[in-house]
Amino acid sequence: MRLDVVTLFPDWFAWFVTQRHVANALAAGHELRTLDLREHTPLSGGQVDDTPFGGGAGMVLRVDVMDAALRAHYGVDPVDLRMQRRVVALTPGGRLLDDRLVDELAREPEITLLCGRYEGFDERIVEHFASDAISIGEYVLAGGELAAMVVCDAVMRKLPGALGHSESVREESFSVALEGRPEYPHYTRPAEFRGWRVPDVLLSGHHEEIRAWRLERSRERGATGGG
Ligand code: 6GU
Repeated sequence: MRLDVVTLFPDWFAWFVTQRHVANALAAGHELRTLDLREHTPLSGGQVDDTPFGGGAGMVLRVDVMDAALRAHYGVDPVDLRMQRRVVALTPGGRLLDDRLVDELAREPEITLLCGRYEGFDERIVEHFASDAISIGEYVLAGGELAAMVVCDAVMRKLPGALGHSESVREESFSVALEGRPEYPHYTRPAEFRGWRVPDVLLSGHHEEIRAWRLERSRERGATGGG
């Protein structure tokens, strides 16, 4: 998979790509690139944003700046780009990210993530350049970068080669294998700590009983919405 992130803060991703599963995915041939929005701005002084029409606080990322960045990078009219690949605008008003959407994105060969800053995007960016708008939760971040990292993290760990165990992706919280429910609890050594014992069944070596126990715990968590 090729993931491109269009951002005003490409440096932030230098740290992100050192994360083990991200580094593994990159070593396995997947790509994560950043495109600097400021690099191709047609405005003087590296300007990328402007005050909102109609008044109000904050600054809005300009549509002509996004147009120039996408055009310079992909060599096509950005209006056509979203017919060739998923172009995702990260915005609090978008579709809420969940495991189903992550799976959907992980199957794409190429994705471009657009990060807004300040008060966000000129709406024409979302309307004309993006194929999707995605939000990572019902709260407002100062920009789309952290949301883009959340999307990249969740997507890249699903890619072949990202995790040591392919099973850890198959049977995890919210997965089809767990019928969309939260994961069962995990334990490791010591088997007893301050009198808190690990459930006996997990130490029993009875794989069938362990499987049944885990499914049951997952179901309980799903019923209470906890986990
Ligand atoms: Cl994708 N962007 C911003 N700025 N805030 C958010 C968000 C995205 N998702 C939740 N809050």
